[in-house]
Amino acid sequence: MPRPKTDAARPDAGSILKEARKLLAPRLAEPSRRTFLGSLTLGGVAMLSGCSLNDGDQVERALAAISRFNDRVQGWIFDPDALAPTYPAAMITRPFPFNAFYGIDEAPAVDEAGYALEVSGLVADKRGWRLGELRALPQVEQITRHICVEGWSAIGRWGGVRFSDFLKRVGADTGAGYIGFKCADDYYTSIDMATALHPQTLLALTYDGRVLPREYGFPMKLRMPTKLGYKNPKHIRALFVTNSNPGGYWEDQGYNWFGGS
Ligand SMILES: Nc1nc2c(c(=O)[nH]1)N[C@H]1C(S)=C(S)[C@@H](COP(=O)(O)O)O[C@H]1N2
Ligand SMILES: [Mo]
Repeated sequence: MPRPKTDAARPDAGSILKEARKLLAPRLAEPSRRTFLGSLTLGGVAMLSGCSLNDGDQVERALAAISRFNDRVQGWIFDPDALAPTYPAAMITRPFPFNAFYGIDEAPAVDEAGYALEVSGLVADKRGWRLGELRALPQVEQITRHICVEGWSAIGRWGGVRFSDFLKRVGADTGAGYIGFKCADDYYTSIDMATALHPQTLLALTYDGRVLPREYGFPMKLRMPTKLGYKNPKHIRALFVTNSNPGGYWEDQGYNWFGGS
């Protein structure tokens, strides 16, 4: 029988955090371990586990979820040099789930004819990039797992330009701290330079061998198997290289900024 949702059944914040830290610590690589565990909040526990922490049962479920999350993914998510697992085509999740802060019908329809990716900030070459030009660059493809903090994950196949190649081509200052992204909806996010240069970080132009469909982020998304779903911006219209942390749509509402490594 479920326990009543009383305050008495809710363990205190300190003991929840202590337990969560204990579960997460063994699999986190330094130097991010200390920063991540030190900045872990009750909201973070709820976010990582998808549980609301309103009563004892919820807390237990949250800690169990963190423990599973830890075992399955933290080992590679939190190590900046590690490669995320890749999968055979037979394991692709069909249909691949849609997610955004709005319903699928409201996903923006970007017109290719009028589109050029804006590139600004600490880069040598600030000209815009049309889709045809991006398609003419060397393309790579990968089948990886997308993990959403709302409690689902799915395997998908994305293709496009290795982001580190693109950054080299535009003469980005790779000693800078961050890359910020602005999307055609009101979404925005940002990533650390180490993740931007990671070999599995893709400026994705295709999904499952076809032009990236509207709902999955046409004209392009940044696909990073080393980061949680909300760090992977869809419908990118502009990116910029900067030394001040640009934050993000969910990050500014309390989600962990690193969101992965
Ligand atoms: N532009 C934009 N990008 C976004 C989002 C969004 O709402 N808008 N949601 C994020 C979240 S939380 C997830 S889980 C993934 C979902 O991507 P999918 O629709 O391809 O599954 O997109 C991420 N990128
Ligand atoms: Mo997500």
